[in-house]
Amino acid sequence: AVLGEGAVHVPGWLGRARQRELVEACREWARGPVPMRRTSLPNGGVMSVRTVCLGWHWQPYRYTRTAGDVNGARVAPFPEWLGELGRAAVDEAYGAGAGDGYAPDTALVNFYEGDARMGMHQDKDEKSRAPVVSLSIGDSCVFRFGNTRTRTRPYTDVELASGDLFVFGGPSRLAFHGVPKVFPGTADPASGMRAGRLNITLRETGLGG
Ligand code: MD3
Ligand code: FE
Repeated sequence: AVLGEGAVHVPGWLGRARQRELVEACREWARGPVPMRRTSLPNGGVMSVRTVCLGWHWQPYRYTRTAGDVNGARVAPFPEWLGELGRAAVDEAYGAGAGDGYAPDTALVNFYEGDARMGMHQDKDEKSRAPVVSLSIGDSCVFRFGNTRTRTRPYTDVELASGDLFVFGGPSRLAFHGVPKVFPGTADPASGMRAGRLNITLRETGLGG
C-alpha cells in the first residue's frame, strides 16, 4: 500500500524464519559492545524505547562511531548481509532495480516493551536523503505517518504487524512520524519474539568512511 509519495507499506514481507534470524541477531547486538539502552535526551528526558545501533551510533542529534553517551565503546559494524536485505527491501517497495545503489551504513534497533512509545518526530540527522527501510517484528503497533510541516494533523494511522516492511523515501523521507501505541501480547511466538516489539531501521548516514 502506498501511504504517500515514496512511503510504501508491504505487509508480511519477512517470513517467519527471517524474523527469527533477525530477532536472534538483535539479541546479540543488544549485549554489546554498546548495550541496548534508553537514550537520554538533551532536555533531560529519557526515551521509553530501548535502542542499539550498528555502524554508526545515534545520539541526539548526531551520528558518532563511539557511544560517548553510553560506555564510550565503538559500535558494532554494520553487517554486509543487512545491506543486501536493505537493497531487496527497496526493490520490493519501489520495483526491481530501485535498490541497486542503496548502501545503508547504519541500523537503529528499537525495542518497545510495556508502555514504550515514540513521539512524533522527523529523522533529519542523516546527510543522505536515501530511503529509510523499516522492519517490524513481534507485537503489532499503531504507526502514525504525518506530513512534512507539522507534528500534528493531517496524519494517517496504520497498524504495523510482525514481518511488515515500510520504506520511506522521496518526499516522505522528511515526514513526521511516531508510534503512539503498541498492542501487548500480539506477537506470534513463531517470530522469535516472546514479548514486545522490535523495529529495525536501515539508513544511509551520508557521512562516509
Ligand atoms: C518515516 N522508528 O527509529 S519506524 C526511528 O517503529 C523511528 O521504531 C519507529 O521512527 C519505530 O526513527 C518508526 C518507521 C520510520 C522510520 C524512519 C522514518 C518511518 C520514517 C524516516 C522518515 C520517515
Ligand atoms: Fe524516526
